[in-house]
Amino acid sequence: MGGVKAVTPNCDLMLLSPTLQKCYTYLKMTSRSFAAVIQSLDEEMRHAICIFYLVLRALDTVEDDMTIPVDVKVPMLKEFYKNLTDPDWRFMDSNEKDKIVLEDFPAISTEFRNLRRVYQHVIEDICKKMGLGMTVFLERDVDSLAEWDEYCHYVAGLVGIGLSRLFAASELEDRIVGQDLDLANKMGIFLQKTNIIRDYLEDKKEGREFWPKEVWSKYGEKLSDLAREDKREDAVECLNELISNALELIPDCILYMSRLKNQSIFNFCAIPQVMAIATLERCFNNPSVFTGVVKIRKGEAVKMMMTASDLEKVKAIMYHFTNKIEQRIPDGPNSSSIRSICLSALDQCQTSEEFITSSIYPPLYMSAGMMLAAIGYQYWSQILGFYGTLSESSS
Ligand code: D61
Ligand code: MG
Repeated sequence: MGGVKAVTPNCDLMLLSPTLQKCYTYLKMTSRSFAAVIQSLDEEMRHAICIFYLVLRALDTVEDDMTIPVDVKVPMLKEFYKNLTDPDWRFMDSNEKDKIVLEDFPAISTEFRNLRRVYQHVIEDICKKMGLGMTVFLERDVDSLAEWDEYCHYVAGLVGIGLSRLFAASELEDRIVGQDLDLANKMGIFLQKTNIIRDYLEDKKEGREFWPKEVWSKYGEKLSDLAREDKREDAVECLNELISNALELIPDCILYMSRLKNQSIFNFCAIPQVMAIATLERCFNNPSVFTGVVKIRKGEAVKMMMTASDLEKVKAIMYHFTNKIEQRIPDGPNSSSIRSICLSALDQCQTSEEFITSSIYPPLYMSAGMMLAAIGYQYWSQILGFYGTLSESSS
């Protein structure tokens, strides 16, 4: 898979129907991380995946809305897929930030019905399964690690499965991509576990708990205890254990990406993955997860978006950040298990490529420095030239 192809949206929105234009506007309004990579997909996939995103974002906006009572929310989630074939259905009582995709759902369902039947079938099927899965954990906590995998399957693994079936149905990717759904599931779970680990404090503030009890109960009486100053050391050990659990998925994610042939689909799948491993590295052994929001540096994110265009480069990025984690494993009861997970991930990321993080700032300083040197040289050569002539004249 060759050549660096920057991720630039390549669709002129003005050429689209008014409802499709609205859909791309809603995509940009509701997704910081997926809008650009979706808009840079090849034509055949772009609209289908844009609509797939908006339909599931609408469903998730119902799930996330803590002001909707459970007895109203459960049937809404279970029946949500039926709204795709009801031109008038909309929901005006959400208080969520992304409520526009519910209030103007008719625009989204119109474009859904304009898609090829095979794409409609996949989107409807995933929407039905995700709605049902979300109701399971409305009334049940995430206790075991198996239940953590189950929840992340419902809200993200199913996205990976749906996307892989769309890729195969478009024939831009081989059928194996749409058949080996265990790998597709793990691609989604890796992204969701990263989000859940990073968003501990944000979720706690909204009364949401997604960390598995099987792990946090080893470090505190209640999950919220981990935010207490006096529990910081235990909290960071719990954090490191969850991150190592997510790192176990790297070998299968690499295998999934190794099968992709279409450049725009590769970029679309690889960029969220490398952003996730960089985020896990920032969170690893980092007490700030319990006091604020941990983010990767803009410069680094841009560099990864520009670099993650073939498998060897993606392996190099995965290797770079997993290696940084392995180097920072603190001594403790989990250190050997965390180390062995890192080493097996590093094993799958072996490549001749190398990824060097230097945020864009050093080059900036460099160029500023060089600029100054050039001006300095200019200035001094003028001075010396002048003295030279003096000396010459004096000579
Ligand atoms: C390749 C393989 C698997 C992939 C993939 C590419 C791209 C995306 C995903 C899997 C799913 C990523 C999920 C991680 C982000 N988590 C969320 O957005 C949570 O909501 C999950 C339920 C709605 C899923 C929405 C979605 C996201 C990305 C898509 C997509 C659908 C459809 C197509 C393409 C990309 C999270 O929501 C955060 C929020 O509310 O802002 C939550 O509520 O837990
Ligand atoms: Mg949600």
